[in-house]
Amino acid sequence: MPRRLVELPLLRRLKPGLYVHDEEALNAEPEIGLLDQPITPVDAFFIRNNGALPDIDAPEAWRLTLDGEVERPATWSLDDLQRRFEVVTVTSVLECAGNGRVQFSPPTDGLPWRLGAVGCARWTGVRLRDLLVDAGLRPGAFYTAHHSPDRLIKDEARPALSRGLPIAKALSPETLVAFEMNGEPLPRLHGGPLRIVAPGYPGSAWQKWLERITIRPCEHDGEKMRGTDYRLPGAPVAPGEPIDASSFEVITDMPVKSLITAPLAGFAVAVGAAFGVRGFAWSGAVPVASVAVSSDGGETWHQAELGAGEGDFAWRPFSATMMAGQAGIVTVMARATDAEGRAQPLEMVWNPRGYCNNQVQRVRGSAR
Ligand SMILES: Nc1nc2c(c(=O)[nH]1)N[C@H]1C(S)=C(S)[C@@H](COP(=O)(O)O)O[C@H]1N2
Ligand SMILES: [Mo]
Repeated sequence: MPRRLVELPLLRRLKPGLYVHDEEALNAEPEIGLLDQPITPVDAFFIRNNGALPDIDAPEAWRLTLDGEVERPATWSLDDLQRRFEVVTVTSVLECAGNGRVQFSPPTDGLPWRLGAVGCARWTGVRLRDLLVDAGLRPGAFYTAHHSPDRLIKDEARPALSRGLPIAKALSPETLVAFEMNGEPLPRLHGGPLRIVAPGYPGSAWQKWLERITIRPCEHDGEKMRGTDYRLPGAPVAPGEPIDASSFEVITDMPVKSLITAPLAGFAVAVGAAFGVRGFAWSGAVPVASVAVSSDGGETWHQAELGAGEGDFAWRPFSATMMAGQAGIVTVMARATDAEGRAQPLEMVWNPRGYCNNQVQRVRGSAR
């Protein structure tokens, strides 16, 4: 794999603060302290690749084809997209469905992400909806299928990932074909020149290096859309229990969650002195309603102040002033609840592939 020898130093230069999980496929996440800002800079944003980074021609040479269940199949250059369709910016959280997997016990297959496989960025592009309307959806249009040139490292004949969206999500105005991240041309590590932005969906639905969209009359069954990949069981499965993959459903919504970005693990405070707790809360289709914070390991909870996010799909800042009543270990926790009353669970809800872990985070420090 001569490629990765070039890419790892590149990754370290472009994203110096990231912990690299997997040097072969380039998977890396920031320390939590780097996420202590409303918009995650590109150099602190996690990256997740299921295969090798593809060789990408100059953005000018990139083409996006739309075909399948449409009246008028089309192929566009980046320039065509920018000239022919309205360019919009959506600020949105992007979170890998496997974020927090390292906490699952017993452990599951998959990358042992800590809590950093999430970020919030400004994504600029054109609405996928506008492309679909331009091409004219046929009545049978049911699901999109997204195709990219990246290939599995162990089998170069197979695409690394080919996922899609239910047609309703593809037609929803926040779903984009994006070419900019935080006002810069979309970096190659994040799927440049073109990627899908699907706010509220797991990161796996945010197809990078998008070169073809095929509209299908059935749920897409591309690479990483089958079996238990990015799916959750319809009913809870206990560890070790036999798995019936046919009862698993595609993850189309990320659960309500919060991340404490200050204080960080290992903090020290004085007994009786006030200290600030802050972080961000986000969710999928149902908005965040409130965040409660505890500094005594969950004995007592206080409403945090919840700020506005940058639009409906960004994470929202929360903050609270807390106090350690006695000397010893201090455990800070945050618990977000969505507008339908679903709160983050205090203990994780195990599933066979370790997805969607939104258990309440515990940050331990000490008071003296
Ligand atoms: N073509 C392609 N797109 C992809 C992937 C991939 O491996 N190949 N990984 C997906 C997954 S699982 C996630 S979590 C996000 C991560 O996006 P990022 O690397 O920009 O953070 O990209 C998604 N898009
Ligand atoms: Mo992911």
